[in-house]
Amino acid sequence: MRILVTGGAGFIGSNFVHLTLSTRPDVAVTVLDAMTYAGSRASLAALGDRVTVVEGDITDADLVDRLVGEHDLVVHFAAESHNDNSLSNPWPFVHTNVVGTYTLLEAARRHDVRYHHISTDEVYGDLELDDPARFTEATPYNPSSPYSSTKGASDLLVRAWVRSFGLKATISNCSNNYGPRQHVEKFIPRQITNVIDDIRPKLYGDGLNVRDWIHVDDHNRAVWAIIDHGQIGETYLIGADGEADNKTVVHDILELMGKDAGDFDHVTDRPGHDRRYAIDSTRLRTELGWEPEYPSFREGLAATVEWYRANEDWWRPMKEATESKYAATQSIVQR
Ligand code: NAD
Ligand code: TDX
Repeated sequence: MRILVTGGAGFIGSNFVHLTLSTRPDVAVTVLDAMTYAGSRASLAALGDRVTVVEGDITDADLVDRLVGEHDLVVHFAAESHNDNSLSNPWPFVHTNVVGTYTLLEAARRHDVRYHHISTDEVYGDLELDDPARFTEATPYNPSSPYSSTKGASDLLVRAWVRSFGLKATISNCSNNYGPRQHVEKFIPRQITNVIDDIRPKLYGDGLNVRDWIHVDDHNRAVWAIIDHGQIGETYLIGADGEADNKTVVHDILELMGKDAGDFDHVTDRPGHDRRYAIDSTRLRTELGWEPEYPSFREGLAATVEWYRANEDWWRPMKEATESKYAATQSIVQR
């Protein structure tokens, strides 16, 4: 089987490539990645000759048409993925997430190639802290940020291509991922690398916003379950019952790294900051038999702390630029 993995030099895509090589001896992978600030060649180093890396843009229609035509399956991870960036400059989000997805869909339609679309729970908007509800496949779309609205738009394009053109596609909407090779702009790696650098972790607003954490390998195993056994045209939510508020996560990181649990700062809140995400993954579990393999968020977090301690060469080159960008918009707030 020949698969085209877009965004395979990013966080989730590169972990998908690693998982695929170690569990699927019959699969050859082509990565298509524009190597933006979020792409890392180091994430794909020394993987052998079952992986080919093509540096290119998913909005390049000729390149995409040729590559899609040479493969049996497209797994589409490539995106502009960071909410904070989407608030300072939305255009790359519209271009990559909407136009890029359109370009892939048209190529998959022309060549009649199976397509799996990676998306996020953020398309559903947010929940109140005390709401017993969780997102399901039937929850209406209600995105808040330029990032989540462009992801929602791309999901709707996929649904339309299935209905109107018979595209053989599936969609998954996953909750917040953590694990190795995540860019240090994101919450968990930012705080771990801050602590390594003796910088106090930074919590947005009151720190009580809740995210539903899943280890990236559990996400990617679910993606394979959908590729193998999912129904064409259907959407599956992926989540591992990992709800935690940001303050608790920062406490856990500080504790795991031998620091005082109160050693953090509150900083300026994110405009439009979603309060809570929570996934009901009953469909994935009952219809496809998927279960998370990580026993708990705490254990996955401890392993992630160890990965960043052991792989400073990987994250060091991106740390300074990331923190100077944050320093321009965020300041410490006393609470
Ligand atoms: P990431 O930012 O780490 O990686 C994105 C990758 O896409 C990078 O390698 C980048 O170079 C590449 N890319 C960006 N624009 C491109 C373009 N125009 N052409 C080709 N390549 C391009 O993102 P991630 O966290 O790994 O997210 C991957 C996917 O998973 C995204 O679709 C995201 O919406 C979705 N998702 C992420 C999470 C999460 O918690 N990180 C949760 C649910 C869903
Ligand atoms: O320094 C920080 N301090 C802080 O309190 C950062 C970077 C974030 N936060 C908060 C904001 C969120 O409540 O932590 C939470 C997580 O923030 P992010 O890592 O930026 O993730 P989020 O905005 O929840 O979106 C992530 O999950 C869904 C991914 O970036 C998306 O790509 C995915 O779709």
